Amino acid sequence: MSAISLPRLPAIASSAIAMEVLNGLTECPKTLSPWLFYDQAGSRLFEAITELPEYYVTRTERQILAKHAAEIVAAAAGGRDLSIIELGAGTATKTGLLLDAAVAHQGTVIYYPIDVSETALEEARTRLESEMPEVTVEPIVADYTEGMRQNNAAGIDRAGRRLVLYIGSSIGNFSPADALEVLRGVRAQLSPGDSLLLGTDMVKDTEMLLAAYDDAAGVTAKFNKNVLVRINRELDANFNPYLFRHQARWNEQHSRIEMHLESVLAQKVAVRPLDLELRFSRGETIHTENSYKFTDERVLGLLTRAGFKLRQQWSDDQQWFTVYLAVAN
Ligand code: AVJ
Repeated sequence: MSAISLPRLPAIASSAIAMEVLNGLTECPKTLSPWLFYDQAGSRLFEAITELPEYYVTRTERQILAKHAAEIVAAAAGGRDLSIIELGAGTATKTGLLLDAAVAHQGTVIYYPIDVSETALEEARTRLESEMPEVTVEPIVADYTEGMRQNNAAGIDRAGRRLVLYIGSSIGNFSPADALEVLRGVRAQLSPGDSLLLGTDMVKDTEMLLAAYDDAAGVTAKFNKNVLVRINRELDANFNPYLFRHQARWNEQHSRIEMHLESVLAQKVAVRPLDLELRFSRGETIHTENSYKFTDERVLGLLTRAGFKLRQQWSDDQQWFTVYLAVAN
């Protein structure tokens, strides 16, 4: 047992984060995937974002769910027992509203949160099971596709119906083509009559959108820059977060908010374990996230092409956010 650091290097160099950095930061324009935001610090920052005055998304959807949860559950259950699956559940703070409604509907409910973060799932399980003894939480640590496959293969709830929650406009991180693939993947693991509850953020006033992704307190800026901090820590890189500026842009053509990190000067950044030297010109950006904003037409097109039929939809008075209940054909 000589060099302790040696065996670590190949492990680092082949990790998912190394692949992202190798692929995303050596291409032009430079990009990074949004999943990189969600380490422990980033997940906490996202929770803080959901409470910002400018970030209307979470509270608007919560209001819609609070108002219509009973109706949603009844429509999805169709007179049978319902089990609830959630994609990208995180700590599942909005789900309680629907679980409450399911308990009122049928007495008990099994809840399968799917998430890649085991710690988030354990937190959700502990909190939900202590607050709601009628709810059995069966966490699935996996990505959406694999998680849905596992849930389906287990086949426990065949007598009843399944409701898949895909809320929070998380689908907005995907390009239209990838979003369609995700929904088709979900549909493939469902039986006719099972349903999907999809929450999407709608196109609206540009100033309002930009403010939601560039808040006055700078929380979103910190969330965005946290990817650099994470890459420094996990890949021993030497990004100086102060030399990058947070930027939110509205891309009208693609109907999406983009987040970028703009290099404020010409600089070089080293990622030593990957033997990488990255050059940035002044004003060059790393594109870190797309957050697509939807119209009814777009969502209905997606649902239809993925093999679902719209059953009912709910919106807030301002039409900022919409929740769609769609049934698998
Ligand atoms: C979790 C993808 C829905 O796009 O609004 C919030 C992430 N990024 N502020 C979103 C996010 C910046 C969020 N989603």
